[in-house]
Amino acid sequence: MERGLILRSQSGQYWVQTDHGVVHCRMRGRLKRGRRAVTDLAVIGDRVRLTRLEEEPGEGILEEVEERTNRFARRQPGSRGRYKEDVLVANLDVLFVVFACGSPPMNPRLLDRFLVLAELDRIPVEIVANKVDQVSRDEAEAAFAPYAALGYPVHYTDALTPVGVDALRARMAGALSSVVGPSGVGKSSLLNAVEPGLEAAVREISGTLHKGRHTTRVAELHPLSVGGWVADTPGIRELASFELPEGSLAECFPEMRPHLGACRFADCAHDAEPGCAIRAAVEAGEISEARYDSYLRIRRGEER
Ligand SMILES: Nc1nc2c(ncn2[C@@H]2O[C@H](COP(=O)(O)OP(=O)(O)OP(=O)(O)O)[C@@H](O)[C@H]2O)c(=O)[nH]1
Ligand SMILES: [Mg+2]
Ligand SMILES: [Zn+2]
Repeated sequence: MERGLILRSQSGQYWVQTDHGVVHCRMRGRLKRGRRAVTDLAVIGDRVRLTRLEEEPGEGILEEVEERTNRFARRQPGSRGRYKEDVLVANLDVLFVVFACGSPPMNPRLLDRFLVLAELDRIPVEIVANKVDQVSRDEAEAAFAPYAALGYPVHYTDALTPVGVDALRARMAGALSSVVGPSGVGKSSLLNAVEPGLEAAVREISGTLHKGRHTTRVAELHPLSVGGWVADTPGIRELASFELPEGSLAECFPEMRPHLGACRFADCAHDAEPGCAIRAAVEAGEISEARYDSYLRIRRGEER
């Protein structure tokens, strides 16, 4: 069977890169059986095995999806307090979480949710602070330097001039990566700057008739001439709270890890419990109030 990499997936159809061109595939029926969400069965970044149709070699059937090393899934509020998981991309070497320094305003609560989702699956994550041209260097650093202090690499970029794009391209070289973040922060613009000719859909600001028309609708992996693949993805407005195995949320906050195990109660949720080492670290200024606030909101199931 031929091997391939899923570049694009839409309404049960898959575009798969093989050593001999892109093959347009459908999924073998038995793969779908017993799955609740067929959409999550094969996503971009998945390594697959396929057979080509004899009568039409550009067409094929997905026979197998190889085990994933990781996957980035967005979680949206669903009915009855449940969330709906929507796997966006699999097998990431690095995830770039993109926010704007100017507009739309950087939302630290949402950034923290992106980081937690990446940490949950141990995906190496880096932050891109785009649109540095819209603010002063001091303002940009006020928002993002705390994350660099936590150990997250931060790329300061301007996709249009461009600034900081060479370093981003160097990090993407030879890797399978993805940009994620809210709509309008410049994810597609960044990819066009990294790879001239990529032609990711960029939203036009002028002309009300076309407003929102060029927003990214479908996640898609693009080849890079420096080697590797990068996925552009549609903007994510919110990330619902998520159920986690007991105790694992604090593990997703790197600054909390050194304090774990020092609480009075072994099953401390680091909320209102007496003798909590995490809260003591917040009071001592070792963990920021803002990050602890994000922790509590996610833990308590608040939606933002
Ligand atoms: N000033 C400035 N504007 C930028 C920069 N990057 C992107 N833009 C503009 O921001 C708008 C949105 O850019 P997109 O690249 O479409 O944003 P996106 O994150 O891909 O948005 P979605 O596809 O909707 O998720 C466009 O008008 C871009 O020209 C930047 O670094 N500086
Ligand atoms: Mg886009
Ligand atoms: Zn505690």
